[in-house]
Amino acid sequence: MRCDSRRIINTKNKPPSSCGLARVHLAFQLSLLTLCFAGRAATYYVSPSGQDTNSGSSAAAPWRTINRVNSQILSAGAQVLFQGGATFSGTVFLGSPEGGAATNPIVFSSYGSQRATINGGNTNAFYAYNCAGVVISNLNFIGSGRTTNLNSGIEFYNDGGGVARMLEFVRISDVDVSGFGFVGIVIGGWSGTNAYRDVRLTYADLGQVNQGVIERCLAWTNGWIGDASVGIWTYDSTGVTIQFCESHHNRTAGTHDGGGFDLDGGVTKSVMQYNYSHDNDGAGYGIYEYVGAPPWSNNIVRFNISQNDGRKNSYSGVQFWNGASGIHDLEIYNNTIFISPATNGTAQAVYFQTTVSNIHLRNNLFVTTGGTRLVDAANSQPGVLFQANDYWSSGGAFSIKWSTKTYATLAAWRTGSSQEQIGTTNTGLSVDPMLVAAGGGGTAGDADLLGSLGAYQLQPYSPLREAGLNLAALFGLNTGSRDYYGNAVPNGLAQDVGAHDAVLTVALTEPGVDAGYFSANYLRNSPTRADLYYAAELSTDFSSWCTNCAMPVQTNNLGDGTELVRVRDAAQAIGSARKFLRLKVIKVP
Ligand SMILES: [Ca+2]
Repeated sequence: MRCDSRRIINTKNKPPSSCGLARVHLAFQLSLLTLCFAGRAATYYVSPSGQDTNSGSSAAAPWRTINRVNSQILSAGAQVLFQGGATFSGTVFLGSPEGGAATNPIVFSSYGSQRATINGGNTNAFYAYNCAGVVISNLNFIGSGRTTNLNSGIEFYNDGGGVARMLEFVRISDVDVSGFGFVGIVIGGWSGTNAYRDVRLTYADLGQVNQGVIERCLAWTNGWIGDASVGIWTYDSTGVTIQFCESHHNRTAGTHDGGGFDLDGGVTKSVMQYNYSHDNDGAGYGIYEYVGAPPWSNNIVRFNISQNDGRKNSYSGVQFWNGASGIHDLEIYNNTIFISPATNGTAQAVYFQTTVSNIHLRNNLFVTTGGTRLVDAANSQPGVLFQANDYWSSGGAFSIKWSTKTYATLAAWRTGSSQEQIGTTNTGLSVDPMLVAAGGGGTAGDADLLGSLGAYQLQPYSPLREAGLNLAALFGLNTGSRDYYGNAVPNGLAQDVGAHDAVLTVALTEPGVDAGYFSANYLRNSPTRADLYYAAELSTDFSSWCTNCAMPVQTNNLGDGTELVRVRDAAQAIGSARKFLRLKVIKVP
């Protein structure tokens, strides 16, 4: 165990004490190991009226403290039940070799008619180190307050103890977590090879905490037997972030779901970002409100990539379905969705199965092949705004179905739906995004490698570079600190379209003196764009620059997909005076 190597996720405030706790606990466990009959599942009861010398095996002879729980090696299938209505102080600790499995998990819950409360004070209330196969349900977790407790309420952390190890199956449901200064619930690993798969967070109410986090998780090949499984998802939760996860090849044996990621019924104030979903039966990113769910609102889906999701039952890259009180207030921006025809059903990049409201899709890249539909919307969706997205059908027929009509061009859809406009200004593109290798993303298999997914980067001369809207300036959105690949947002002159935010590339090709006039030629391997213009600046000392020296800048669309930019000094060079030229590319706001 290397305590010094842990924690990308909260190095800033995780005290070494919990590492010490891990060591002490493990040492204690190992000393007990020979005394215990491993593998025999049991139910343990904990009550303020109990005694730690009791057997703990019945409500009539309960243990009293969390310390007693921590001193017990819990085998797969064990249940630890705290008396409802009572409060227990300390950190419930679970450490390797403790752990269960999906079919035989270790369960922590309450008994009696109310929930028990675990009071973590100034540290974690629940900490699982290098173990999984755990269910936590029907419990409250409180800390001393977000200004005094610098830890997380429930934390699962896997560093493998120096060995690459994927841990499986975590279920957290019906919990109320509050009073922790870092995060409410965090499930993560030291690296992608030390991560978790098959994680589900449901009915989590996170108060007085920054957020719940599911990150650096890999979920794949789930759902082969049942119906309606999704790789990584949350429902009826608030303040959850799902990030840096890969979810792929999840299946459904029935007609529902089998998707990659999902913000499901009743989710609020939550974010899905920096994820990679691919080759799932269901939607890459599902936006669902199941029948009877509480209101769904105020969520964000950004800087994610989907490749060939919707392999079955006519699912899609991004999908909306409302079966209850509606889907409201969602910002979907800078995602890249690539989708080819499915052999089962009709896939599409974006699919609105039902009417939604106040949903904005901006700066997204939708790429299809083989005539796969770009957008399919039941009803006319007056509560949806598409702005500044690129729709590229890769040589196949362009197809957007909007209510009862089908459109074959972006312009026709714009006219027919009033989408892709800001006021009277047209937005949106239907151009080749010049992705490095669309469809070639493959499987990362390691959360550390998700940033190396070069297939969905924009080539140097992609027309989508600097072609996005400034979402902060125009709409007051906080777009976060980075794109999918870790670049600042905006990177360069402006936000780009899609999950990659890059800079514009202009290459100096011919500096020289032309009839006494200093000149320079620049080549940009992209056609002339009306939204970009150039300003030349002149200096004699490379320090102060004349920005108003009236130097002519001439742009020539060479007609072969390239543009030549020619700058010439306004005055003839005199004698041997040094002169420097530089060229600025400026984007029309
Ligand atoms: Ca940019």
